[in-house]
Amino acid sequence: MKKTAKSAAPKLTQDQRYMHAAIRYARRHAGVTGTNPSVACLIVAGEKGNQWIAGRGITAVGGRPHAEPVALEEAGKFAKGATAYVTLEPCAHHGATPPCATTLIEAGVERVVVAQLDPDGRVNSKGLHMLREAGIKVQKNIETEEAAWGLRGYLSRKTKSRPWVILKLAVTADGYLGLRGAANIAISGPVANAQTHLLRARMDAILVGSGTAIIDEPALTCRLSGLENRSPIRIFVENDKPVPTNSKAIKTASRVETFIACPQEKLEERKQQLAGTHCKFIACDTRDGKIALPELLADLADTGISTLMVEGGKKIAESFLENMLVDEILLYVSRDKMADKPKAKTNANWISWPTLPDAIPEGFHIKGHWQYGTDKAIRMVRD
Ligand code: AOF
Ligand code: ZN
Repeated sequence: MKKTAKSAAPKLTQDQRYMHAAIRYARRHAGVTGTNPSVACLIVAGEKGNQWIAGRGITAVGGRPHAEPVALEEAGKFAKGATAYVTLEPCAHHGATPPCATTLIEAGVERVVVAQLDPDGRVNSKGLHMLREAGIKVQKNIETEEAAWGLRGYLSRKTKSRPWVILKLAVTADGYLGLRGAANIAISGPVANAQTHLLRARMDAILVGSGTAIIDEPALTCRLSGLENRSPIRIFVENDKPVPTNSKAIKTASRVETFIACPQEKLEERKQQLAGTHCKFIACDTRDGKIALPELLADLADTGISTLMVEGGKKIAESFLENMLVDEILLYVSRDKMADKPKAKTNANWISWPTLPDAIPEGFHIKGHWQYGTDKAIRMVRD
């Protein structure tokens, strides 16, 4: 008898499918909604078996308008009796616009399906309460885990008062990050590099130590065609070495928002040295002579930064890990070995890195892996 192939994927409900679509749509504005999370809303009209998306909305660039009024406007008269799928609980507060819960009620939707509750003190289940009070059917917790992943920066800032931190590292197949004291040696291939740029576009901020700024002179911008204006804020952490005034980083500060994080006692001196350069400054507490990273992250969260990518060298990576401030590690492992690189000559100056696919740091687990051209990419997340 012939065996029929069984599909391994579980069958999704209609609610799950529409919520998946909304979650994917929300990704489009990740990193460009300011202090607001990128939320998506779909208005699904019609009877069971004959449903269609009548309106879709996403939090606008800069954060306003919110997703719901945009979707409702597109749906027009079809919003009446429809179901709204929203990745984050509709807001309950009067901001620059009326509460989204009120807008949904006034549009006459019949049902609202929500993935993630909003921990913002002004909302915090009040949005759902308003909807229920108005007689709207509310279904919460649909695809919550997936929505929370998309909203992880916002949720981290709201519940932990610090951004979600991604540590991005590129190593050779034999486990080396680069060459000590030498300028950037190519580790990853073009496909992995393009992925890094895409990731930058989705981040609020990117951070490196001043040592990396001095040796590598990285631009840290998104240079994907069409996404150039999505470069994140750049933050340079100055422990002992200041970023030189004539470096690429400082010279381009008029185009890409650039912060110098320096010890409090160096602030005035640095402001004078960098006068007229468009750099901004964060005066930092220090501990054992080094910038206190937990306090720096709290300051960044206060300015509205929800997602931070750490792209620096070994020292900054170790400091973030030691301080338990890394939520996610993105490890790119190249096909080539350092030993095979002509530039690498002697191993005396190779910088080793202990995290490899078969040596996951304690407290992390693998969430996914991909092949980007000649590089393997592994995503590890804190347990
Ligand atoms: C929604 N839909 O699309 C988004 C929401 O400063 P405001 O008035 O824009 O409020 C910011 C808060 O609004 C933010 O902290 C979060 O609670 C909510 N974001 N809510 O109903 C949306 N982006
Ligand atoms: Zn709203």
